[in-house]
Amino acid sequence: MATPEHFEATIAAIATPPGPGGIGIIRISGPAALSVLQALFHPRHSATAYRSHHLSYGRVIAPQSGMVLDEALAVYMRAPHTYTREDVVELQCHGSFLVLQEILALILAEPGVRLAAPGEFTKRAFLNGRIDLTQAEAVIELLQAKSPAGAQMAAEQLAGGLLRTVTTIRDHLLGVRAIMEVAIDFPDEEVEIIAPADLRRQLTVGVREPLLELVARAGQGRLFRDGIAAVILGRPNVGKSSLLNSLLREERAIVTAVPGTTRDTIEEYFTIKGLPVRIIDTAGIRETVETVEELGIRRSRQKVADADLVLLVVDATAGLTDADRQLLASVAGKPVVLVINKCDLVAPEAVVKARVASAGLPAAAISAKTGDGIKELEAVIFTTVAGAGAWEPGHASVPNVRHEAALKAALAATDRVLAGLAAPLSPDLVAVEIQAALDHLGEIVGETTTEEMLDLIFSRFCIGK
Ligand SMILES: Nc1nc2c(ncn2[C@@H]2O[C@H](COP(=O)(O)OP(=O)(O)OP(=O)(O)O)[C@@H](O)[C@H]2O)c(=O)[nH]1
Ligand SMILES: [Mg+2]
Repeated sequence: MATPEHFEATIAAIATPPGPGGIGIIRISGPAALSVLQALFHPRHSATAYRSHHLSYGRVIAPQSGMVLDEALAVYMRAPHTYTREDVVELQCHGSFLVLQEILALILAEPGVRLAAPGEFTKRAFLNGRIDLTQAEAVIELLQAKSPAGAQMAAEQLAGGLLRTVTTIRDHLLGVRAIMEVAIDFPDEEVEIIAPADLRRQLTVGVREPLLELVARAGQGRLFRDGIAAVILGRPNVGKSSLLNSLLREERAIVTAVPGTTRDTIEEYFTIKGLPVRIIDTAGIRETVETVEELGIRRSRQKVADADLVLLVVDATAGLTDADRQLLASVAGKPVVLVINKCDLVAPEAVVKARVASAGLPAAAISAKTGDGIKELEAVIFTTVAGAGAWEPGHASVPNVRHEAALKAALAATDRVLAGLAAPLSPDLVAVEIQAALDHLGEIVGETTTEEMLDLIFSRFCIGK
């Protein structure tokens, strides 16, 4: 899998994001890392300079011109106790992107050095066996986490949580395979090594059930990692923009008493108990002859099509009108929460009536104006999308979409093994399916992955990671 190139070239990149910052870091990894540092970096105290894993202070000087480019702190980390398991240098400069680029250009001019591809440092860490593929993916997921829950899941995976879970399942499969191999090698032996029923039980408890649990968790994980898109829909003037502001706890959208205030869609993010929600305010839906409003309404409908959840806002003073019912019918098939707004203006009986009319839909009675009922609405949204079961991220491994596909394939192969043992099929036929299950689990940790799959995974990284 690893081509020699991976190990011959020294790679370098700016590891901090573009734009001015307090400090900016340039990272170098590979056999030439130390010589590059020595060519450019002039330490103040030469006695302790370039000692592995020690920070030293000095100046970065262009080798040709002798021009001082920056004051910096440099750390040289000798292989193998480094991020990539290669020699690594990190140069902490002032955070001027221009200066960083100048220094990077000097580094790239040194022999044997080239610019790192996105994710290449982490890819080397994987290819050099310091981390497995799930941990490499956890690095990206940590960097791109949209919620504290997502970050927690990524940290757990980075610590090897998923790797351990998958390894335990594989060990069970390997145990079963070892037994099957004896049966294949000594077909005429009368001695029964282990009863087929016991073997099936081992597979069920040690492999099938843990796989099922992981697959189930993947769905929950996706929800908390990626979040949901919830679109606020309703007739003009029912209080959609007011609801957006209430949920965000800020005056984000313009609110007026004039129907048709919102023309374009507005998107913002907030979280409910760790669940990231992208909330979209839309133009009120009605028949109109006005072009701008018409376009806004068309956009509203498009947002509904892409959303995971619809918050259908109705006005408690009007009850559930025919127009509301039409809107409801137009979103059939989508999860809907009915939001009965302006409850501060009506008697409690009217609210009860509107709730009854919602006929089984999850509903919340609120006042976007006073903030009453917003907490209840959040709870209703949460249970509608995440289910009633309490979810605690960080306590268990949560597979991503790629893992989920491999887990499902491993599960299907395991089911064929179980069926084969029950039939019973000949041991060598069963062994083929055991191998298939093992290979699918190997894909998860990166033992049986193709180069294309790796490219796809690491292309999601940014440069310098
Ligand atoms: N009393 C009361 N008034 C509300 C409530 N929510 C919204 N309003 C008022 O209703 C009017 C319309 O509110 P908006 O939030 O702009 O309604 P909208 O659905 O976004 O309207 P369009 O963008 O025009 O479709 C404003 O005058 C709000 O102050 C509420 O809970 N109680
Ligand atoms: Mg509005």
